Amino acid sequence: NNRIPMVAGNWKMNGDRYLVEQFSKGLKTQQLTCSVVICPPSVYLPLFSGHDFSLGAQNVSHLENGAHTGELSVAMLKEVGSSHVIVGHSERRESQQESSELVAKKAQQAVEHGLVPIICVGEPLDVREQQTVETYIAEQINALTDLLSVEALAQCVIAYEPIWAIGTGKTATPQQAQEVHAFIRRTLNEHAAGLGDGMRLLYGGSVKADNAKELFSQPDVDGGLIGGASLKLEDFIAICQAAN
Ligand code: G2H
Repeated sequence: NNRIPMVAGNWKMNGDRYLVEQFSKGLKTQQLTCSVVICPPSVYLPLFSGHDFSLGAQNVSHLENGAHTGELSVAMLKEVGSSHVIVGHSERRESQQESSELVAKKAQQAVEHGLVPIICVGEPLDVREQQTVETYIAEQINALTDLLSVEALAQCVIAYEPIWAIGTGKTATPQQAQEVHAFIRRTLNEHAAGLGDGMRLLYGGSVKADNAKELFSQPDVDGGLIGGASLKLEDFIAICQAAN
Protein backbone atom coordinates (compact mmCIF):
# COMPACT_ATOMS: atom_id res chain seq x y z
CA ASN A 1 0.00 0.00 0.00
CA ASN A 2 1.02 3.67 -0.22
CA ARG A 3 -0.08 4.65 3.26
CA ILE A 4 2.78 6.82 4.47
CA PRO A 5 2.60 6.92 8.28
CA MET A 6 1.44 10.19 9.83
CA VAL A 7 1.98 11.68 13.27
CA ALA A 8 -0.25 14.65 14.09
CA GLY A 9 0.07 16.74 17.23
CA ASN A 10 -3.17 18.14 18.66
CA TRP A 11 -2.19 20.92 21.04
CA LYS A 12 -5.84 21.47 22.02
CA MET A 13 -6.19 24.77 23.97
CA ASN A 14 -2.53 24.77 24.98
CA GLY A 15 0.70 26.38 23.87
CA ASP A 16 1.91 29.91 23.38
CA ARG A 17 4.23 31.94 21.18
CA TYR A 18 7.23 30.34 22.87
CA LEU A 19 6.09 26.80 22.04
CA VAL A 20 5.47 27.85 18.43
CA GLU A 21 9.05 29.08 18.18
CA GLN A 22 10.44 26.02 19.94
CA PHE A 23 8.70 23.65 17.51
CA SER A 24 9.44 25.80 14.42
CA LYS A 25 13.16 25.63 15.21
CA GLY A 26 13.50 22.29 16.98
CA LEU A 27 11.24 19.90 15.12
CA LYS A 28 13.24 19.01 12.04
CA THR A 29 11.56 16.27 10.09
CA GLN A 30 14.02 15.69 7.22
CA GLN A 31 15.26 12.46 8.78
CA LEU A 32 11.72 11.15 9.22
CA THR A 33 9.78 9.12 6.69
CA CYS A 34 6.41 9.86 8.29
CA SER A 35 4.27 12.95 7.59
CA VAL A 36 4.27 15.32 10.55
CA VAL A 37 1.41 17.73 11.21
CA ILE A 38 1.15 20.19 14.11
CA CYS A 39 -2.33 21.43 15.02
CA PRO A 40 -2.02 24.43 17.35
CA PRO A 41 -4.85 26.76 18.33
CA SER A 42 -5.70 28.52 15.04
CA VAL A 43 -4.53 31.98 16.16
CA TYR A 44 -0.97 30.60 16.29
CA LEU A 45 -0.96 29.21 12.74
CA PRO A 46 0.52 32.39 11.18
CA LEU A 47 3.26 32.58 13.82
CA PHE A 48 5.09 29.46 12.60
CA SER A 49 8.06 30.22 10.42
CA GLY A 50 11.02 28.31 9.06
CA HIS A 51 9.35 24.98 9.91
CA ASP A 52 9.48 21.92 7.67
CA PHE A 53 6.33 20.16 8.88
CA SER A 54 2.68 20.63 7.93
CA LEU A 55 0.17 22.64 9.93
CA GLY A 56 -3.43 21.89 10.75
CA ALA A 57 -6.32 23.53 12.57
CA GLN A 58 -8.42 21.83 15.23
CA ASN A 59 -11.83 22.71 13.82
CA VAL A 60 -13.42 24.45 10.83
CA SER A 61 -16.85 25.69 9.80
CA HIS A 62 -18.90 23.57 7.43
CA LEU A 63 -19.96 26.84 5.74
CA GLU A 64 -18.07 28.91 3.22
CA ASN A 65 -18.40 32.43 4.67
CA GLY A 66 -20.98 34.87 5.97
CA ALA A 67 -22.63 35.91 9.20
CA HIS A 68 -21.31 33.19 11.50
CA THR A 69 -19.73 34.93 14.46
CA GLY A 70 -16.66 33.21 15.82
CA GLU A 71 -16.34 30.69 13.00
CA LEU A 72 -13.35 30.14 10.68
CA SER A 73 -13.58 28.97 7.08
CA VAL A 74 -11.40 26.52 5.17
CA ALA A 75 -10.12 29.39 2.99
CA MET A 76 -9.02 31.36 6.07
CA LEU A 77 -7.18 28.41 7.56
CA LYS A 78 -5.41 27.78 4.25
CA GLU A 79 -4.43 31.44 4.02
CA VAL A 80 -2.54 31.22 7.33
CA GLY A 81 -0.64 28.10 6.37
CA SER A 82 -2.68 25.05 7.26
CA SER A 83 -3.02 22.08 4.97
CA HIS A 84 -4.93 19.85 7.40
CA VAL A 85 -7.80 20.18 9.87
CA ILE A 86 -9.02 17.96 12.68
CA VAL A 87 -12.78 17.50 12.58
CA GLY A 88 -15.12 15.74 14.97
CA HIS A 89 -12.79 15.43 17.93
CA SER A 90 -14.76 13.83 20.76
CA GLU A 91 -14.20 16.89 22.92
CA ARG A 92 -16.14 18.93 20.33
CA ARG A 93 -18.72 16.23 19.64
CA GLU A 94 -19.37 16.36 23.40
CA SER A 95 -19.00 20.02 24.39
CA GLN A 96 -20.31 21.58 21.16
CA GLN A 97 -22.89 18.85 20.44
CA GLU A 98 -21.34 18.15 17.04
CA SER A 99 -23.32 15.37 15.38
CA SER A 100 -21.85 12.82 12.97
CA GLU A 101 -23.77 14.59 10.18
CA LEU A 102 -22.19 17.95 11.02
CA VAL A 103 -18.74 16.34 11.24
CA ALA A 104 -19.31 14.85 7.78
CA LYS A 105 -20.29 18.30 6.44
CA LYS A 106 -17.09 19.80 7.87
CA ALA A 107 -15.01 17.02 6.29
CA GLN A 108 -16.79 17.58 2.98
CA GLN A 109 -16.19 21.34 3.10
CA ALA A 110 -12.50 20.74 3.92
CA VAL A 111 -11.88 18.34 1.03
CA GLU A 112 -13.87 20.43 -1.43
CA HIS A 113 -11.73 23.49 -0.73
CA GLY A 114 -8.39 21.76 -0.35
CA LEU A 115 -7.70 20.90 3.29
CA VAL A 116 -7.06 17.31 4.39
CA PRO A 117 -9.51 16.47 7.18
CA ILE A 118 -8.36 14.29 10.05
CA ILE A 119 -11.73 12.90 11.12
CA CYS A 120 -12.02 11.59 14.67
CA VAL A 121 -14.23 8.68 15.65
CA GLY A 122 -14.34 6.68 18.86
CA GLU A 123 -16.60 5.17 21.50
CA PRO A 124 -17.25 6.10 25.13
CA LEU A 125 -16.56 3.67 27.97
CA ASP A 126 -20.14 2.37 28.35
CA VAL A 127 -20.20 1.36 24.67
CA ARG A 128 -16.90 -0.51 25.14
CA GLU A 129 -18.31 -2.25 28.22
CA GLN A 130 -21.53 -3.22 26.43
CA GLN A 131 -19.42 -4.61 23.57
CA THR A 132 -21.23 -2.53 20.95
CA VAL A 133 -18.13 -0.75 19.67
CA GLU A 134 -18.58 -1.78 16.03
CA THR A 135 -22.20 -0.56 15.85
CA TYR A 136 -21.17 2.77 17.39
CA ILE A 137 -18.19 3.31 15.08
CA ALA A 138 -20.20 2.16 12.04
CA GLU A 139 -22.71 4.98 12.68
CA GLN A 140 -19.88 7.53 12.70
CA ILE A 141 -18.31 6.10 9.53
CA ASN A 142 -21.66 5.74 7.73
CA ALA A 143 -22.37 9.46 8.23
CA LEU A 144 -19.18 10.06 6.21
CA THR A 145 -19.87 7.53 3.47
CA ASP A 146 -23.47 8.85 3.16
CA LEU A 147 -22.30 12.38 2.36
CA LEU A 148 -18.83 12.27 0.81
CA SER A 149 -17.99 10.87 -2.60
CA VAL A 150 -15.51 7.99 -2.78
CA GLU A 151 -12.96 10.38 -4.30
CA ALA A 152 -13.42 12.80 -1.39
CA LEU A 153 -13.24 10.03 1.20
CA ALA A 154 -9.98 8.79 -0.33
CA GLN A 155 -8.39 12.13 0.62
CA CYS A 156 -9.43 11.93 4.28
CA VAL A 157 -7.50 10.64 7.26
CA ILE A 158 -9.47 8.92 10.03
CA ALA A 159 -8.32 8.92 13.66
CA TYR A 160 -9.71 6.28 15.99
CA GLU A 161 -9.74 7.74 19.50
CA PRO A 162 -11.54 5.68 22.14
CA ILE A 163 -12.94 8.34 24.47
CA TRP A 164 -12.04 6.34 27.59
CA ALA A 165 -8.37 6.53 26.55
CA ILE A 166 -8.19 10.29 25.95
CA GLY A 167 -6.00 12.17 28.38
CA THR A 168 -6.64 9.45 30.96
CA GLY A 169 -3.33 7.66 30.71
CA LYS A 170 -5.34 4.55 29.74
CA THR A 171 -4.15 3.60 26.28
CA ALA A 172 -6.07 1.07 24.24
CA THR A 173 -3.98 -2.06 23.95
CA PRO A 174 -2.35 -2.48 20.55
CA GLN A 175 -4.79 -5.38 19.97
CA GLN A 176 -7.83 -3.24 20.80
CA ALA A 177 -6.59 -0.50 18.48
CA GLN A 178 -5.85 -3.00 15.69
CA GLU A 179 -9.32 -4.61 15.97
CA VAL A 180 -11.15 -1.31 15.52
CA HIS A 181 -8.79 -0.09 12.80
CA ALA A 182 -9.34 -3.33 10.88
CA PHE A 183 -13.10 -2.89 11.32
CA ILE A 184 -12.97 0.69 9.99
CA ARG A 185 -10.89 -0.37 7.00
CA ARG A 186 -13.26 -3.26 6.26
CA THR A 187 -16.27 -0.94 6.51
CA LEU A 188 -14.68 1.49 4.04
CA ASN A 189 -13.73 -1.36 1.70
CA GLU A 190 -17.31 -2.61 1.77
CA HIS A 191 -18.47 0.86 0.80
CA ALA A 192 -16.11 1.00 -2.19
CA ALA A 193 -13.58 -1.66 -3.17
CA GLY A 194 -10.06 -0.70 -2.12
CA LEU A 195 -11.13 2.57 -0.43
CA GLY A 196 -10.16 1.48 3.08
CA ASP A 197 -6.91 -0.10 1.90
CA GLY A 198 -5.67 3.26 0.67
CA MET A 199 -6.73 5.46 3.59
CA ARG A 200 -4.56 6.43 6.54
CA LEU A 201 -6.00 5.44 9.91
CA LEU A 202 -4.40 6.99 13.00
CA TYR A 203 -4.75 5.91 16.61
CA GLY A 204 -5.23 8.53 19.32
CA GLY A 205 -5.61 8.38 23.08
CA SER A 206 -2.74 8.66 25.54
CA VAL A 207 -0.05 7.85 22.96
CA LYS A 208 3.34 8.39 24.61
CA ALA A 209 6.95 7.92 23.59
CA ASP A 210 7.06 4.54 25.32
CA ASN A 211 3.89 2.99 23.83
CA ALA A 212 3.97 4.51 20.34
CA LYS A 213 6.14 1.87 18.67
CA GLU A 214 3.91 -1.03 19.64
CA LEU A 215 0.73 0.78 18.60
CA PHE A 216 2.16 1.99 15.29
CA SER A 217 3.48 -1.45 14.39
CA GLN A 218 -0.05 -2.89 14.19
CA PRO A 219 -0.85 -3.66 10.55
CA ASP A 220 -3.83 -1.29 10.30
CA VAL A 221 -2.44 1.55 12.42
CA ASP A 222 -0.79 4.16 10.18
CA GLY A 223 0.39 6.54 12.87
CA GLY A 224 -1.15 8.62 15.64
CA LEU A 225 -3.00 11.72 16.78
CA ILE A 226 -1.15 12.90 19.84
CA GLY A 227 -2.54 15.23 22.51
CA GLY A 228 -0.67 15.71 25.78
CA ALA A 229 2.63 14.27 24.51
CA SER A 230 2.63 16.66 21.52
CA LEU A 231 3.32 19.60 23.85
CA LYS A 232 6.82 18.42 24.74
CA LEU A 233 9.22 18.64 21.83
CA GLU A 234 11.43 15.72 22.91
CA ASP A 235 8.49 13.39 23.52
CA PHE A 236 6.88 14.36 20.24
CA ILE A 237 10.10 13.73 18.31
CA ALA A 238 10.41 10.31 19.92
CA ILE A 239 6.85 9.49 18.87
CA CYS A 240 7.58 10.60 15.30
CA GLN A 241 10.64 8.36 15.27
CA ALA A 242 8.48 5.44 16.40
CA ALA A 243 6.39 5.89 13.24
CA ASN A 244 9.41 5.62 10.93
C1 G2H B 1 -6.86 12.31 22.12
C2 G2H B 1 -5.45 12.73 22.05
C3 G2H B 1 -5.22 13.67 20.90
P1 G2H B 1 -4.17 12.55 24.38
O1 G2H B 1 -7.71 13.42 22.31
O2 G2H B 1 -6.30 13.99 20.09
O3 G2H B 1 -5.08 13.34 23.28
O4 G2H B 1 -2.98 12.04 23.65
O5 G2H B 1 -3.81 13.61 25.40
O6 G2H B 1 -5.01 11.46 24.96
